[in-house]
Amino acid sequence: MDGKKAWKQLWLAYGKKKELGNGKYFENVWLKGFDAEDRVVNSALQELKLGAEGMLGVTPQLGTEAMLCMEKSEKLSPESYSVQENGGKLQILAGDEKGLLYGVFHVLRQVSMEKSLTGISATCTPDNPLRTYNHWDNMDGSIERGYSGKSFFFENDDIVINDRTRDYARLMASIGINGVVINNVNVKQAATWLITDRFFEKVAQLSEVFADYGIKFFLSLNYAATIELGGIDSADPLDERVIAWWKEKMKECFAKIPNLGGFLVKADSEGRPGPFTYGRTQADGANMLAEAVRPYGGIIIWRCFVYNCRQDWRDYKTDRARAGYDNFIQMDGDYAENVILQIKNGPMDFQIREPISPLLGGLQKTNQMLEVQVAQEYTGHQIDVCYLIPMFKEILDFHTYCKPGADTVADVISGRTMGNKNTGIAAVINTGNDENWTGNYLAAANLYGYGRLAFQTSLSAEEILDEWIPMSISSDPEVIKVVKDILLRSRETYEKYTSPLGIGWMVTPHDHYGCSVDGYEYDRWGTYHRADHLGMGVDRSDKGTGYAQQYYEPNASAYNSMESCPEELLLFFHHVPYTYVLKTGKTLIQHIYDSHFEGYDEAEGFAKAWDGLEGKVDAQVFANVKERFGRQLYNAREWRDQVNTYFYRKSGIPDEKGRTIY
Ligand code: GCW
Repeated sequence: MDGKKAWKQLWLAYGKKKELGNGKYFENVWLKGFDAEDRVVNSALQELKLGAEGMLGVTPQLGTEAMLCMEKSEKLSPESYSVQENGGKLQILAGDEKGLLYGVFHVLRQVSMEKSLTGISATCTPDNPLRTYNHWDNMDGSIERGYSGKSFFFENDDIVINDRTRDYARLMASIGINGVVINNVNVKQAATWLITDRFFEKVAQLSEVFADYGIKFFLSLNYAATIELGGIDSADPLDERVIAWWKEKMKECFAKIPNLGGFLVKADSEGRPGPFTYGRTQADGANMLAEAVRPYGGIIIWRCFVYNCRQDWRDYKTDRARAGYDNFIQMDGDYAENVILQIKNGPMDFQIREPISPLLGGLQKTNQMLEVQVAQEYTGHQIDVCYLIPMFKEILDFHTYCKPGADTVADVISGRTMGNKNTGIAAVINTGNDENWTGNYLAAANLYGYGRLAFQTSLSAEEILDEWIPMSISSDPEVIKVVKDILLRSRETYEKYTSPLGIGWMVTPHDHYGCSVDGYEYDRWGTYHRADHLGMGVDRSDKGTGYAQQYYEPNASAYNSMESCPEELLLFFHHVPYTYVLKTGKTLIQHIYDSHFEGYDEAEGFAKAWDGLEGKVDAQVFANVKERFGRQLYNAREWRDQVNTYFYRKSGIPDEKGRTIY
């Protein structure tokens, strides 16, 4: 507990910090060209006060000719800022109010990291126009794929607004998040009422808290609301009654919720209704809604997670991995200017290792947003430690070859490839009402890191930890070293003891935690990994499902052959004999054994290293992470033993090193 609050303040804890000559800058503040009464400017000033008082014991006063000058600059674009210290004067220049808020957080970050502000010089412009977090919170308070308690937005089919809401908005703004979707994309009945008189007032109130921090407010929409709310017997996007109903509804929504940015829609997926029901395209559905929100500057974010979850996995030609591309590519260019397609990073579903979705950059005339998952659905449920930023970096740096010179995923979603402005990045959030927000305290590194990366894609996974650890745990170099080492290696370790070389799943159906080699929920025949007595993996080459051909060259050819396929994705793209020799000189089966033993040992090493931090970090944080490591080790052991046994029995090939396989 920090102060009087029943929840942690995470990286905004603002405990006492080394002075380093920083205090003087915060005694007086000169505000130039900004209105102190503006809601976002006011938040920036409040934050400055909170931070300076907590960390340096100084209470800033507004005045002129002060040592800290915060000034509006025409030279900077919206949301941008520049922080400069020269001759004892500190200056925050900003393009607009949001830029100022971000600039203040930048300065406070330096103080919190115990860095001197003397001589500081940094200019920051966010790389991605939209930087959102998506909540999968339900109105009954449960969270789909939530691993850290219940929702802090909803309880008993009602909306909650309290002090924690404001702290949440502060945390979000401090990492540069500028849009939040508060409810689950699977819109259950109670959530359809969020766009009715029953909830408008409270929704508006909630959205105002976000407005104070420059965060646009979004809702997930039920595509079939015309049926469920409108009393119309159709949701056909070309039906005049449907069109008219949405126009009226959107007029009402934007009038009643002033900070509304638009809507997120999951249609035609996993039982959700959508335009396919009426023989219409995804573009028909998205454009109909886009037209209804256009007069108010609203946007429609339309998810591309559309696939047939009833696929028969005994049919070797149908391939779930193909679905996103197959469903969306033909209509490239047909989407309205205020539609953004939100695309999961991989073609499947947030596995520990997947190729990059070929839709990213595959679409050349359509606004795109990348969707990643900070919630650890398939990466350890915030029990196992798994720092995801290295994975997000790989995704952003991937060359799609869509356009010479501007072809990485980062280029596509920042608007650099196509010169468009409705683009960005979204992440499924990992928060809940647990005292520490994220279940495992170390999972807050993902919460923090995603926002920082979304703002500035060039930051490295390590640089982000250099910020987060001293702000959140300790600036003791020994602590930093240990925590950094654990986090930077954690994703590979998790991968080693779970599913190998990109095959994915092997996880308990539905729950998605714990090993179940044949357990993929949409395949009751246990064949999705195609393991038999000779080999395993899915042939997605031109001789198999043809998925590899959805990429541009040279990626398509690289993935197409076993020899040139990046080895970490080998089983995603190919059916490989157990005796196939990998680049390491090991056979596939030996790789499976070795990596599973290694993964468990590494996890054990993490737990021991953490034990060494007792007394050096906050006792509650220590105990929380220690308890999680205990569970992680149990999980890693289960995975190791089940996977190794399964493939030993299938292949009949013993471990070269003669270790016991249970
Ligand atoms: O794989 C699935 C998850 C669902 C989720 C869905 C999606 C919100 O298991 O829980 O539903 O992805 O992304 O829509």
